[in-house]
Amino acid sequence: MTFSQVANQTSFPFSLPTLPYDKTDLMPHMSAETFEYHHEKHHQAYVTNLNKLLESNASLNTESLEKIIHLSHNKPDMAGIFNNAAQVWNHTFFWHSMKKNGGSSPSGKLLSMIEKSFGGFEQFTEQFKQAATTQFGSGWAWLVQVGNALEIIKTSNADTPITSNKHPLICCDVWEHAYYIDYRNKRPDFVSSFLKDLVNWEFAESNLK
Ligand code: MN3
Repeated sequence: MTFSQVANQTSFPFSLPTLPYDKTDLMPHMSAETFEYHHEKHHQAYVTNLNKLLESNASLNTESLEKIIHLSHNKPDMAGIFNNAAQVWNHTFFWHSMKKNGGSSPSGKLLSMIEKSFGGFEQFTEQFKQAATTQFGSGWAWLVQVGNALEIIKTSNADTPITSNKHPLICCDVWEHAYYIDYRNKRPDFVSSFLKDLVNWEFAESNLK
């Protein structure tokens, strides 16, 4: 399933999106065991919980995943729906933000936008690491497009830039469950490996508006 199919699927009940690669493909930077927990248990739990909450919400369960996120955002009585729907979306986006033999550096239009927005690719890397390692507690680090410029932002818990005017290009999950099996408590090592070995710059470029 492509990322766009996942984001726009309306087929309630939702199912766990398949990974865009095999769970052994990102080794040794991300282990199969991490995918067995992070994808097959954590991501699955968000899908299962979302489906349970939508069973009794006929006004939302005919909508796409993205529409559900927008309609439940900032509504205290729908916090559970928002949290689970956004986590389903964020995780799928995260899987697509990585690839086998990823990392290296972007090229073309994306590289020139990075250079213009951050002063250079090195500076981008440092700022992304800084954001990802200083997100307190659970959350996400993102490279986003705002008009013709790029920004690095971090969000807490399930929060996602798609509820704002910031258009995501890639994200990195910095919840502990994302790195604890492979990196234990060393979030900075995980973030460095995400940038050096895993990030999928073609996916990022394909998301440019
Ligand atoms: Mn996660």
